[in-house]
Amino acid sequence: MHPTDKIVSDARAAFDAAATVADLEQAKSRFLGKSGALTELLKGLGKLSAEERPKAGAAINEAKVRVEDLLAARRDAILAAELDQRLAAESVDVTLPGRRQAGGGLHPISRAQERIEKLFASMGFAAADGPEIENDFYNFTALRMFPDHPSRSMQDTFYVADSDKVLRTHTSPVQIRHMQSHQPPIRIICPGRVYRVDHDATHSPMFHQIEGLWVDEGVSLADLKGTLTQFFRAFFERDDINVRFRPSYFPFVEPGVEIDMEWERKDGEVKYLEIGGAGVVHPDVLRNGNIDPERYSGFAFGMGLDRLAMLKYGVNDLRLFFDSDLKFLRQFR
Ligand code: 2U9
Repeated sequence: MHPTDKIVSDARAAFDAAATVADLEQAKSRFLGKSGALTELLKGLGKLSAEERPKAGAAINEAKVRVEDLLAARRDAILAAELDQRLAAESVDVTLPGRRQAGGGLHPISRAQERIEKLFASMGFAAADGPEIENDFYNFTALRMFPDHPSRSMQDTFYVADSDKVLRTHTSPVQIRHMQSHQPPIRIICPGRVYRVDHDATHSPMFHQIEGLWVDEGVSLADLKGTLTQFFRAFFERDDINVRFRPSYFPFVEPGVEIDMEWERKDGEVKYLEIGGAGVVHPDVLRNGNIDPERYSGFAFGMGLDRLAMLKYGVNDLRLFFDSDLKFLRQFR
């Protein structure tokens, strides 16, 4: 047998014995590798005479092509067998529904807040925010709530032990801070969480407020009435809602008013609901915000955001907003 025929038949036997592609690579190096059998033969060509060399070279090359063909055929066979095995072992049920990302959604309070921010933005109000842990000055003193004011009682306010810090009881401190860093014209709303020691069917120790402030030359209660009437009509999508002001007292405004909004109940009866408070910002409060009350005036208002969301979405119990019950929350997705 010619030595190249022997190499080819050895290679066939070695390749057939290989069970995996890795085995096959091992076997391949024995014949085609750097010191493989065919490579060794090629190296020996130099020792042959000029007449013998072309014939021997051609035989080696021919053997090399045959070994490479055997190798490729065996590799294809191994891969096909592996694929058959996997197809038999693994099965895919193409009728199963796809795995979807669970869809989230905004909390109804956040939705109401975004809606309110958009409506006020269309009237030129920017949204501002600030710290929820406030100090005594911004939460009380700057707003003329002096040391004997009832809101400061431990029964009403959460105090941070051994400090002058409180959980803010309203978002008004944001407006003081904003005035200190901006001169008029100022037109902002301040939505956010506020805290009071209160917990029953209609009160939560954490709730949400939306306050607003407009300070410029010549701003009056008439502007407040127009702004809020426009807001209620847009928010509740009813052009016939009227707004009523009743005189009231808050230390940070003079005069102060309670805001009542006309509301048609489901049974058709029309009533006025108390929806917030407002007033012309007290000159001393403007001064605390570094604004000259001789030149500028403004109004401020405050409303409960949770209450607005309850009316808007027809929710009758405040606690539903804070219970994290997905059956309830999913209705707002
Ligand atoms: C500054 C000056 C004045 C905001 C005001 C009220 C009256 C008010 C409450 C109603 C129910 C909030 O939701 S509630 O708990 N608010 O009655 N808020 S005037 O007056 C300000 C605010 C900031 C610098």
